[in-house]
Amino acid sequence: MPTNEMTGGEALTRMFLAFHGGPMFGMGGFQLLPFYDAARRLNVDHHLINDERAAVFAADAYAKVSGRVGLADATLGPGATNLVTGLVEALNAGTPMVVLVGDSHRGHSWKNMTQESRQIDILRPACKEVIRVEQIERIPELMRRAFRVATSGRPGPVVVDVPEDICHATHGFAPEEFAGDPATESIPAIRCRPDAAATERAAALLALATRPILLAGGGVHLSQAAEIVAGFAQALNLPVAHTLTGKGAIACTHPLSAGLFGRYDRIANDLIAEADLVFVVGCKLGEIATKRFTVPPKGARILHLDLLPEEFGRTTEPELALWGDVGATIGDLAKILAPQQAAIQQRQIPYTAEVARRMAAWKAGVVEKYTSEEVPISMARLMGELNQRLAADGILVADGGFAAHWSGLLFDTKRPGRGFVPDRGFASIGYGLPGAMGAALAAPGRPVVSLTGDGGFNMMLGELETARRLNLSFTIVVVNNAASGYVKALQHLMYGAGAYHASDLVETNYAKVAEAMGVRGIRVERPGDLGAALEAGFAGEGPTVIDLVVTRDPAKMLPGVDNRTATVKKGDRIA
Ligand SMILES: Cc1ncc(C[n+]2csc(CCOP(=O)(O)OP(=O)(O)O)c2C)c(N)n1
Ligand SMILES: [Mg+2]
Repeated sequence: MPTNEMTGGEALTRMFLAFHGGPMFGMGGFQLLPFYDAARRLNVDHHLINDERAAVFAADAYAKVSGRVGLADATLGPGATNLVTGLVEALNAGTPMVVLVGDSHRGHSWKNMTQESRQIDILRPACKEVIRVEQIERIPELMRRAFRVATSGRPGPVVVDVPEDICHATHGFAPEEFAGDPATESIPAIRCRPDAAATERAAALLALATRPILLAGGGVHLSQAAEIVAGFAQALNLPVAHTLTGKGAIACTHPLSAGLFGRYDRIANDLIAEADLVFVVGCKLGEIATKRFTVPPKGARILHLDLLPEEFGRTTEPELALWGDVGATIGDLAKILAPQQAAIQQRQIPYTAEVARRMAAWKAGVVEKYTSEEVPISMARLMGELNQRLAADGILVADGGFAAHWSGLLFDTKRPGRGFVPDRGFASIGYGLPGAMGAALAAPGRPVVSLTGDGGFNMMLGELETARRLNLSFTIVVVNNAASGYVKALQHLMYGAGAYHASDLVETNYAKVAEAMGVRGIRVERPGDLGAALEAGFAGEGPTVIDLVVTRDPAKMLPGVDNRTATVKKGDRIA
């Protein structure tokens, strides 16, 4: 068998190509130089990032939008440790990712090699699996393993740790060794189903329920099942509420959408309290979704469908647990219920009409907020403009903190699918800019808007250079409140007016900052100018930064409540 002598770095590159890997960001170091050299020679879509954390955030958003495996790389030591925050986002959100990390030369390790650390121990709890490469000839096999683990079961990030001597060594590989498994290029790689008896019982419960509600989490998108869930809801006239990550399980504009539930809600929490069956689908029922474990209320009848059996009963005990893939299981339920479907749909008309009525009443009550002429500009006005102007195939990326809270509650997706991309796995701030980059790369031609706080934007400013270098087209709205606003609003609530500490930022004009970096910048101070700024961003080539001047009054910052009248209960917080 003829073989090609090549470096370990080139073998790694050829495996990324074998899996038709998408864009990859990283920052080099000596250990991975053979990989960088091969990436150049073989024209890999690989680029320098300014902070490895941003590389993983961009890979995360790319994977969330495309369903394909996100890719990133880092050198040993500080490169590796900079990955941690992004890896945990991907781990908690179930994002498929393969991340290449250089490590020290095994001939010298633990002799105070420069930048050496116990990086495997540091990275291990931040990812689904660490695969350490100890033999150059095993690179193809172990890379196949990395893609398999990243895309199977509950997807997640896999770190491939490559010592310097493996990356720089050479070995004769046969060309046919560089084969990927197409099934593991994207999620879900493989689907599984609950046992048939459980599915039958679930169908019977659904058929009998007269006030059921489906609670959709991010697992719907991990299963690529939004169309299936939306079709199922339609067939049974079953209202759907969603978590921040589950937004888009059904179009927010659909009459069966009950909107966000949990910490912030429109009408969903009341519907859940009144429901005779709560069908939880691909949702971990964590703190924010359950309003610190008070939604659904005690005694609710719960049917829980999830891919991860360890999630059953972790926060809320289900009456029946369905262990399986969302799309496959909902498809099976639809088949079982098909003979009764028309009758159920008919029977449920008054209930769904009531849901639509409540949503219409909620909308009528917030029209003024969506169209507010307030100066400084209200965040609700921004949401009104986005709902009007962002096309149905548009994508809204939301940074941690207020950006996700406001948009989770008030932004409307217009079709099923992942049109809303928050980083709720870890809710780190700083996701907005790299997240926009990843989304733009995943969906060329679709409009991408991102919301970030000024604090989150400050963290990632350097990546404007990356976005410009790659000429990525997106609009990023910097919510300029000259503060770590969420923290300041909480201080206002808990300690009173004026009792703020370490939550103010200095006044900054982010449009000028953008321009100084060669990027289009538009400062918007009046609500009437917002529409034109967004349209300019959508039409523009390359990135656009909109510096949106909002209130500096911490009494007016929280989205769901008027916090001048809100009370903080012991052991809880308004978030
Ligand atoms: C990395 C990280 N550090 C701290 C926090 C806690 N935190 C949540 S929201 C917030 C305020 C962020 O300020 P900014 O990005 O300006 O958003 P704003 O709340 O002002 O809209 C902070 C510090 C976090 N989510 N992530
Ligand atoms: Mg801020």
